[in-house]
Amino acid sequence: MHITTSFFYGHQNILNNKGFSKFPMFICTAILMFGCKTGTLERNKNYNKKPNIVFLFADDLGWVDVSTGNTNGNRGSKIYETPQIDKLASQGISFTNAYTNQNCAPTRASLISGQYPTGIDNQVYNVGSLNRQDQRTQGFPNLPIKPFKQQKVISEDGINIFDVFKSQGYQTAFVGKSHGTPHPLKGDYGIDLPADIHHIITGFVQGEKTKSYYLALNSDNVGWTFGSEYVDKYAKPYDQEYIDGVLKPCNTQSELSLLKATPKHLTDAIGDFSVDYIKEKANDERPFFLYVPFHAVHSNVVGRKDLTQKYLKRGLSKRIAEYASMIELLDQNVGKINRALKDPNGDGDFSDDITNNTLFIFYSDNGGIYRNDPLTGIKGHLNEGGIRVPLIVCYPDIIPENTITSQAVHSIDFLPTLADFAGADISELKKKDGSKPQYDGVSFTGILTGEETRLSRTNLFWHLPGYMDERFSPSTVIQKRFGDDYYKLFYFYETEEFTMYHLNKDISEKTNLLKNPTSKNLEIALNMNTEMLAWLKANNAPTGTWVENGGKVPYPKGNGVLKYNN
Ligand SMILES: [Ca+2]
Ligand SMILES: [Ca+2]
Repeated sequence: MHITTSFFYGHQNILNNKGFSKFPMFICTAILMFGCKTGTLERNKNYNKKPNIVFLFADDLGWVDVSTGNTNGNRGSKIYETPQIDKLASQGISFTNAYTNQNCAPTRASLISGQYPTGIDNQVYNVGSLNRQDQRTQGFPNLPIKPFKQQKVISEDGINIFDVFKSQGYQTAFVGKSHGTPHPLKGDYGIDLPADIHHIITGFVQGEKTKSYYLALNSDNVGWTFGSEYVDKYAKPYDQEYIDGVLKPCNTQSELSLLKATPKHLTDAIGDFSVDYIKEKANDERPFFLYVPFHAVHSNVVGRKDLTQKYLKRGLSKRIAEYASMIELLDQNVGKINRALKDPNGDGDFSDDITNNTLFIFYSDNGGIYRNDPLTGIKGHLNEGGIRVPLIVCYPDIIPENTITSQAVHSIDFLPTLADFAGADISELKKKDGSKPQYDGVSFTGILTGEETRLSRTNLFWHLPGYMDERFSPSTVIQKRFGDDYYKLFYFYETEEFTMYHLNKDISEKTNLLKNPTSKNLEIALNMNTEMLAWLKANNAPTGTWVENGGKVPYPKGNGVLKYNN
């Protein structure tokens, strides 16, 4: 399986998945050519200049936490069930090399700003701070580096993804988790409807201040609540009407009667808000951008009762059953929102279908919190397990069905890509002070339409000028594509050591190629080392200071990897 997959990765990056392993290459190529759109977006007769855009963003959903194999090189989960996400994969393009930053805030900040954390309007490197304390770092008694002091939210003065849509007459809405932007949202971020809510719900219940993860509370003051003026109308407990009208069409195999009169799960409420938004805007002349950053499947892991029972009955542990339950609940809401596009007014008649005029995205903000085998690491690590996630994009008649690409993309790339679809020339946009914005990403529109198989951009960077608790120490990472081969070079500031991996052959990052390197590998490492240094300098990337003497922690030497030459 792995050999076949890497063979295809190496030689043909967009394939019709039905032909993935059955046909020789020339037949696959024929399918590819027959199935692809030609011409730019503008030349495509099916392309509406300003499609609606629905961006569904899972929280902490790992690379192998979905049951489709399209997004993970045929490693779909055998435990977790995501039939709706799997269906999306069959209807659009799946990315096997979709990347993020190591955790929530920096990924969301990069997605919205279009900049790496080093970007002038971004500066969000980590959740909370770069002083994250845990087992290794507690109190930072003996650690050598004093971290860079970062920002908690992106600047409102830069151009962000909402500003891009506003510049093209879009209506913009945000429902779900705010991270990397202020919560509650204040300031000018170009968001018309900022329904940013938190999954830790608080309220006074019978006079006591009470906290709940994900489940609505019956507060003394306001009745059933998620603590959000925008979403509270969806906080009523499950009743028969909701079970019959909303949950049954999701084809769930669970016992829905268990839910009757129990508190609403926030994931369902975020889905309900999104469905109503689509219903309201479907006939509007102005297009919409609906950004739905779910809180699921972030800890605390609290599933929905019927689904948790379904997985417990299979003999799974409580922890895994709850996690499976959350994943399937997320999946049901992905399906529910997608279905709302097919029948926005919900009357069972599909003449109001807006699917053909809507770009639909499903993505996650960082790696899974449990296991991500065969990837090493979890959320918080810069190893693949922390930063490689599922990504699917659908747009009927524009994006070929059931296709797979191994082109690496990152959260910084959505701003320029979606700007293409919205018809915005981002080079013309000005920041609030009149200056030109910085864009770190590139558009992958040509990959989506099948017009291109590779981006001309060959490298991606990660930079952590501090501590992600015990999980990761100050470091810079470059990933680079040489032809169809992806290599990854790490630099660790504490020890001034490099490590390098060939991801096509070693997705688990087990074999450090700088241990007794071949001359070819040393050449590759030197090339990446040079680019890493140039990128750090060009972005004036901070590194923190040495605790011992207050001096700036230096960048890696431009030829630092040559010390492994023996
Ligand atoms: Ca996250
Ligand atoms: Ca209808």
